[in-house]
Amino acid sequence: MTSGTSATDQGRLAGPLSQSVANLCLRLQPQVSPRTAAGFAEVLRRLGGPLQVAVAGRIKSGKSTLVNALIGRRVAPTDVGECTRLVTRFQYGTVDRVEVVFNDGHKQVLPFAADGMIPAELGVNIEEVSHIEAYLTNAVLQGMTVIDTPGLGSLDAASVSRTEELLGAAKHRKDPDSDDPESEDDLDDTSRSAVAGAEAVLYVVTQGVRADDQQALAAFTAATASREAGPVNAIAVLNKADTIAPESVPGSDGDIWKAATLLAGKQASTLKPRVADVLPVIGLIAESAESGGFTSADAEALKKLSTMDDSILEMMLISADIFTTWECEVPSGTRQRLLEKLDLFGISQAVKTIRAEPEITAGSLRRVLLDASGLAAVRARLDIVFAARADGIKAAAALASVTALAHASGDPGERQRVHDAIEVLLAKPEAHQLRLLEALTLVASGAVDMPEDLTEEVLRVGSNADIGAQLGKPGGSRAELAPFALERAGWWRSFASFGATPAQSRVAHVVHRAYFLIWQQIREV
Ligand SMILES: Nc1nc2c(ncn2[C@@H]2O[C@H](COP(=O)(O)OP(=O)(O)OP(=O)(O)O)[C@@H](O)[C@H]2O)c(=O)[nH]1
Ligand SMILES: [Mg+2]
Repeated sequence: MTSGTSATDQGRLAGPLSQSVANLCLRLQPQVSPRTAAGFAEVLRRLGGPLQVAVAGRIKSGKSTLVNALIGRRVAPTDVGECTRLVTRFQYGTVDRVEVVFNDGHKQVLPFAADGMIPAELGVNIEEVSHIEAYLTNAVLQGMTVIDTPGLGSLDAASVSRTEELLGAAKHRKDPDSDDPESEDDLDDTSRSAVAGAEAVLYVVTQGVRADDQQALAAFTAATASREAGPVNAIAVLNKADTIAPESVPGSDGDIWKAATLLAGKQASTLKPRVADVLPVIGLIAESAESGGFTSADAEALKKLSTMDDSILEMMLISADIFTTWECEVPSGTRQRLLEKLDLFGISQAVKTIRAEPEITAGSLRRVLLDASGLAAVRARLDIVFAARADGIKAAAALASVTALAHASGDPGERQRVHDAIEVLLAKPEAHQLRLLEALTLVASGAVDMPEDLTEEVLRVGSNADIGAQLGKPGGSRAELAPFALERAGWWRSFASFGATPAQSRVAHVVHRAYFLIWQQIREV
């Protein structure tokens, strides 16, 4: 996963805008009160870390399962246990380690459970627990910090504020290998909540999206970020696609995946403008295939099942009950295990695959299952957010925090200094991507209607970190790209002036300038 074009010369910062915001913080630090300065230090630490992605959704929608699939390791407890009621932050570390962070700030290292997971029961008074920090060596976490959250279904005012508190209290982002006492900050609550919050959100919905899902998502957004989550930094998945009854979805022709895609499209219009679209996924299969949960013993058992009489197997696969209780050669306990890892749809997909290719290896079967889970599309979408937008998203979050900190200081002089510095920053060329993200939000959410080809072009320019990809000519030479960028800049300028509605025109001006800046950049070098 890349993290911006110039990540290497900017250390771990996501890109040039994050660099400018970091410089701003460093420059202002000596000029503000110690409290604000401590807040800036926290902002700097966040800017230097990977994008913070919260996985949010209703109770039992499969959030933790998806977290495991994304990390590639079964580490978050699913189903039961008190951990499902806590916020858990999964971040990169050089050694695997889990800590319980208490409300008063002290921490306690937790041993992993025998199966390598975070223990479902913590053995401490959960009322006193702020959240859990898990440091893992998994490479995916170098590109993003994943935050597993408690289900939203029960979100009343009290638990909203608890969620806020939990995420806000996530101040202990200290490098696990550093003994630097300076990184133990002493932020007060105001500062802490100003700098807390997810920078991107992965919404998990299931077939039964209810009217209050929208509300729940809004509550989550309010609780976790001072900014609205929009199609630029929010991704939605329709999870448990395998449990959809295709006959309940007109036009699906009895095909589960087609039904899921149709349903996901419908949900996208319900969830607009918060998300651009909804991707169907089968988190359970993704988790089993991606985390080593699916073993060669499982493949063997499936092979045995696939030799059974078709009509009997078909009947067994009608329900979990019949599947586990029917008399057959494969022990009932093994079947139970298969159910837990793949559920009925996954089992029937595996059997189909084996029947078509009886000699298939466990490894290949695992890959077929992974393909069937839809996880690759989710990863691809996350990559777009991270590679192309992390700089803008992180910088916007940091600027919002800096502004909030200055406001909270109560010192008008300080507020003015910060305000002026931000004004200067916003006039710089690298700040244009904030406007581009806004334009992208308007177009992707449907708030500004554009002809389809232009919509695609806006998305392309705003969703790629690489200039060739932005211009739709990946790998193109500068000699080829520069005149093209200039030509498109000119086209969008005339579109802005002639033939566009006022709303389109505002977007067009932003796109024009984006092309112009691209042209300047490749012309200069
Ligand atoms: N069939 C099927 N079951 C799934 C899928 N994803 C998750 N599950 C099951 O749904 C149940 C709940 O999954 P979790 O991952 O614990 O859900 P959660 O949203 O984290 O739950 P809470 O944290 O308690 O809100 C588990 O039994 C999972 O195995 C899926 O794609 N298909
Ligand atoms: Mg959970």
